[in-house]
Amino acid sequence: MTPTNLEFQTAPFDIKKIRNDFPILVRTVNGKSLIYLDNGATAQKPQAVIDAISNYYSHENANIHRGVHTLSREMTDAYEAARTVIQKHINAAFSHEIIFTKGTTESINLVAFCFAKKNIFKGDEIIISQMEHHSNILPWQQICEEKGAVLKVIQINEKGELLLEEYKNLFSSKTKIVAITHISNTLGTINPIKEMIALAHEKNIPVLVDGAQAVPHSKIDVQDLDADFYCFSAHKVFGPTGVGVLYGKEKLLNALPPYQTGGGTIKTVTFEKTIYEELPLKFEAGTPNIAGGIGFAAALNYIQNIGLEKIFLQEHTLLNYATEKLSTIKDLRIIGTAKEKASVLSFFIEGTHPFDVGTILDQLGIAVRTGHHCTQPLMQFYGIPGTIRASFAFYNTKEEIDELANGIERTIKMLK
Ligand code: 7TS
Repeated sequence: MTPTNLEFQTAPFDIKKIRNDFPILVRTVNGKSLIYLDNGATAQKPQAVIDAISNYYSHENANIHRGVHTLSREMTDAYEAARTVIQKHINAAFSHEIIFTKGTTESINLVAFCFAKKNIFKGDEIIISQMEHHSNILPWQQICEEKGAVLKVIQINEKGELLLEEYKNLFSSKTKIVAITHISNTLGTINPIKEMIALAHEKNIPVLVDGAQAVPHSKIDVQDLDADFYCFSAHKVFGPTGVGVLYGKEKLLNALPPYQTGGGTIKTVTFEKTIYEELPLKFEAGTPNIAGGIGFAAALNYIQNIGLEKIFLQEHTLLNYATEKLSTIKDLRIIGTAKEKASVLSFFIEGTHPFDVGTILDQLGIAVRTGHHCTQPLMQFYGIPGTIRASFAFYNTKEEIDELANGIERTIKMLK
């Protein structure tokens, strides 16, 4: 599948060249050219990221923060340089506000459990929303069960937009924290989090933002948003799996107790008492995913070189094109029609099951995600078992969307 000349002219960069950076995009699946439209689950990796990881294991491997030998010192510097790349990417004030984790899920768990230990008690309230990924529901639900606290849920309208008036009314003297997604992985809705954070701050309530789906698509400035905690994963930003970030304001992170304890987190240990390290090491127990951190920074450097504005532009062109195209298909219902959307297109075809549609599309080489996308409360809201979700990255093309539309038409004929 190569893009048309028209595409070369309209895209804000040379798509053919960009696609050549991603070795997986030339493979075939079930005898067909791969059309990868499951970027919301995980994005593909450019050669620059693969090379950075391979180079680490081939030529650089050593443990960090503990050796005087050259390799260890070099890799400590490289890992800390990666932290700085991430800090700059989201405009955090200090690199020690960037805590390496396994990913978004672990980042949210870290905040939930450490924050709750000192701040949440019986009868307290936690505000989340109807469109949260399970990773931003379950930790808070667990806290509620353990502490006797209460989950308050911001409802949505049919389009999949948060009801902001209702959000304002959810605050009470018992509210302790707000945890909301920046962009919905299922609906694509971009939430007005800057405004939502400002509203919470009027009441002195901290806000955690689940940025897993936002960092891949847009420029994030945590200071401009005034986010207290911001979580994301490398693998959705064209980096490796198994590594992610918790950003937290210095003052708030300092106030949290350690999450996991062990090697790397301490200044001194005696059997009587342990003095913990300063940020960020206080939260980074054990040998970290060193190759992951280095690959993560390579991924961010890669997308910065392309330009985040250009990425945003190209993905929006794809989203608009796909929305127009799929809207003409009979019996296809788009789930998530918010005014502000990222390049995620979920749909349901009346009279079919999403798994059947996904299986037939796979036979055509088209990778989409089907199911509840770890957002079962959203499926309950829409009264459907799941959706078919196409999520686009900047390396996708209009031709691939044409193939998707053709595939859906064929699938409907087969299933109905
Ligand atoms: N939050 C959001 C909004 C997500 O989309 C995801 C993953 C997570 C949290 C969890 O991220 P992890 O890296 O810790 O697993 N979302 C998806 C998805 O939409 N399809 O597969 C994973």
